[in-house]
Order: sequence, then C-alpha cells, then structure tokens
Amino acid sequence: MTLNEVTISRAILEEQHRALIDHLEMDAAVIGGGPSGLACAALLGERGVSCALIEKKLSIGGGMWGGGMMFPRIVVQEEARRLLDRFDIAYKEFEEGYYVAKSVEAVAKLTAAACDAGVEFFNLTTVEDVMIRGDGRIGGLVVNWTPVDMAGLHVDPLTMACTCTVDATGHDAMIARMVEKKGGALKVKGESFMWAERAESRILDHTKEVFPGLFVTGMAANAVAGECRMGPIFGGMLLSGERAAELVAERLRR
Ligand code: 48F
Repeated sequence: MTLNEVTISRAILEEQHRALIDHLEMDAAVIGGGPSGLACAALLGERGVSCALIEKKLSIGGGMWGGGMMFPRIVVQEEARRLLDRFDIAYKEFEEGYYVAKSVEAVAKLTAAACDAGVEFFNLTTVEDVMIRGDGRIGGLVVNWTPVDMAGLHVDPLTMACTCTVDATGHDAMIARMVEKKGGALKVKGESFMWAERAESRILDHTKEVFPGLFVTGMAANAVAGECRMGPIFGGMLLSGERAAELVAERLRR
C-alpha cells in the first residue's frame, strides 16, 4: 500500500464535516464531557436519541482525570456501584459502601460507552451562547472553535439546533449562566462549600429542567441550586447523568 497524504486529509475533512452537518439538528446536546455529561450522553445514545457531546477542551473527562489532588483514584458510594458495573469500570471495596476506582479507567470506559452508543463528540468546541425564540425555549446552541476564543480572534460562530440541551459544564454552570445573563428567568445561585454527604444526597433533586429546554446535571445542577460541592466522590455525578438522560428521554417522548 502506498500512502497518499491528500487522501488522509480528505478522509478527515469529509468525515468530520458529515458528522457536523448530521448534527446541525439533533434531539439532545450535552455540553461538557466530565463524568455527568459522559454518563448522560452514553445513556441517551443507548436509548437511540440522536445526541452530541460538545467539549471545549482537547480531552474529554473534565474533572475526573485528576482524581483527588492529582491522585488518579475516585471514590464511588454504594448507591452508584451499579453504574460502575454498568460501565464495566473495575473497583475495589475500600470500606463497606466505599468503592475506589482508577480515574483514567473511569473516563476511558465512560467515553467508550458513549462512542459505542453512537454519541458524536465535538471536542475543542466551545458553546458560547444559546438560541431562544418566541416560544421561550432553548432551541439551539452557538458554537465556535475553542482556539478562536483563546486567541481572542474576531470570528463569528455557527449554530446547532437541538430539542433538549444538557448543561454538564461543571462548577461554573456555563450554559445556565448564559441564560441568566441574557435575562432568562433563571437564577444561578452558585455552589456552596464542601459537604460531601449533603451534596451527594441532594444532587438528584437538583438534576432537572431549569429553563424550557435546558436540563442541568452534575456540578452544574448543584451550582444552579446553591448546593454544596463534594470533592472526589463521583457517585452523584454518575447518578445525576443517568437522571438527566431519563428526563431528556421523557421530554423527547412527549
Ligand atoms: O467539571 P466537570 O468534570 O463536570 P461534572 O460532570 O463533574 C464534576 C467533577 O469532575 C468534580 C466534582 C464531583 O466529583 O466536583 O469536579 O459536573 O466537566 C465539565 C466539562 O465541561 C466543559 C469543561 O471543559 C469540562 O470538561 N465545558 C465548560 N464550559 C464549556 C464546556 C462550554 N462553554 N462549552 C463546552 N464545554
């Protein structure tokens, strides 16, 4: 076989342009590729929902890679152990009800599950705004390449339409804040101090549709609600992603 560089370029350009065009209109967009966004996207894909995950950084995984203070291990509690099993993430019981897993394996297995479920990934892509029309719903996203933002280049964005948007942007709850900033009826209270028990036990109540068409999951859900943070325990992130997928699927069925 003789390799042709132009064929390599054409393969990349044609395939990725097709993926982008295919997702200019979709059922669900998950913004943020941390644990909650990955779990949500994987479970939406498994339900047959046309879904893209948009991540501003080069790598998927958000705050999961680094474990706790750069020790690449995460802890998951009993309530979420079934999700470690579901995503085939290996773990050890440390003490009763506390399971410890490798953070790199957790990111890899969640990402693989989302890929297997047909989720399309758009990394290096920043959601910089949302589209809201006369019906008052979020109906789409305004996106640009992350390096455009980093370099401060004056380049206009493109848009992607979606029926449901999931804010999985973590502690900053970026999408909810965009809606709030532009006068949408949504208040982002901002996350509170560290209290793992409280933060983990309440996150599912905070995982919901907070504005027409906008669902929040993971730390974004706690940040909108003014809830505590929890540090490197990740059961709540996985359970919240699962709940968000259920809520989005239910909304799409209506
Ligand atoms: O922060 P992140 O991992 O969110 P999460 O799923 O998980 C939180 C935990 O990692 C941890 C914790 C709980 O155990 O406290 O911190 O709630 O991932 C959020 C992702 O969203 C991306 C960001 O780069 C990160 O990978 N992101 C943020 N803003 C945007 C974005 C944006 N405007 N467009 C695209 N991606």
